[in-house]
Amino acid sequence: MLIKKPVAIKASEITPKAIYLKRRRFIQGGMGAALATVLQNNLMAAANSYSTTEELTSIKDITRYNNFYEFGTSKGAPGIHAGALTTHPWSITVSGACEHPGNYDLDDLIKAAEVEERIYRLRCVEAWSMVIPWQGVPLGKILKRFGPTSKARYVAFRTLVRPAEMPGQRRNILDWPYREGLRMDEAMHPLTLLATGLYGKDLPNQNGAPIRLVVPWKYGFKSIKSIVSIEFTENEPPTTWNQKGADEYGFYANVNPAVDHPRWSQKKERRIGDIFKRPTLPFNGYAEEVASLYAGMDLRKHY
Ligand SMILES: Nc1nc2c(c(=O)[nH]1)N[C@H]1C(S)=C(S)[C@@H](COP(=O)(O)O)O[C@H]1N2
Ligand SMILES: [Mo]
Repeated sequence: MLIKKPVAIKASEITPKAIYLKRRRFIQGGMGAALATVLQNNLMAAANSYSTTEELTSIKDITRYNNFYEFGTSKGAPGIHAGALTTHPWSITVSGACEHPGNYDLDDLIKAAEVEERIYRLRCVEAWSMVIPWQGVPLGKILKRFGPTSKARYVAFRTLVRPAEMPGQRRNILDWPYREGLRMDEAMHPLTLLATGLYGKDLPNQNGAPIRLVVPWKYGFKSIKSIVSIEFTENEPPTTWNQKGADEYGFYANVNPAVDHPRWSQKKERRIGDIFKRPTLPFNGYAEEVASLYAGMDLRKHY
């Protein structure tokens, strides 16, 4: 689970990050409006209060150290196998308690949306973390368009099932499709992102192309990849890891150093690329923004 890395960083690893950072500086320097890439939209987003200024994880680590069990259980498997996934065209089925259910083409959904940049920490339940420059749209902005009704108290998501292109799905590693869910207020929170890209480019397949969730205050498994279905529900929806082991993976899965996983501590984490561990922060450092969502809840019980 934990990787060891030599201290020296290879040139091949530095380049993409250096180019990206140069572009960011250029954009922040006021030239952005003249450019026509996704990043320029993000003049404001680049400075927005939601983004962390911590050092970015290298693109190499972000794309070669993954959890995406549809492509195998090892960290390297998604980077090797996910390239074969067809991600275009792509549609999302919207159903349940909403006024506008239907089958939506992803290009149409995103075309009408303003893509933002958000640099978020992502903290895996396995006690490692990364800092990733995402591009995406706040989930709430997309959900609003479907007109959720007063019965919509939760949102359930599903990943694509396509064993022909997803070798992990030819085995019973998990109960496919991968399922996740959020309470409505969590889904509508401005921090919750539907990501379409990272490091200024479309999402690499191993990171959940063409569209995945990023919920930065929760353990990584809540951030479901390659989404094909969104359903508004009245009751808490079943979720993959909770079904697999309810005592190990709760529905809420808020990052919480005070509640250990039954098999390991959650007090510390290893930032991928670092040698030493660092303390894990409550809500992964986003407590100021989200702690109020859980006021009055016992977070030891609702882990
Ligand atoms: N469909 C699907 N989504 C998934 C997973 C998965 O196996 N299948 N793994 C989750 C876990 S455990 C983590 S930590 C993050 C990892 O995202 P990354 O590989 O982009 O860093 O994706 C999450 N989303
Ligand atoms: Mo994870």
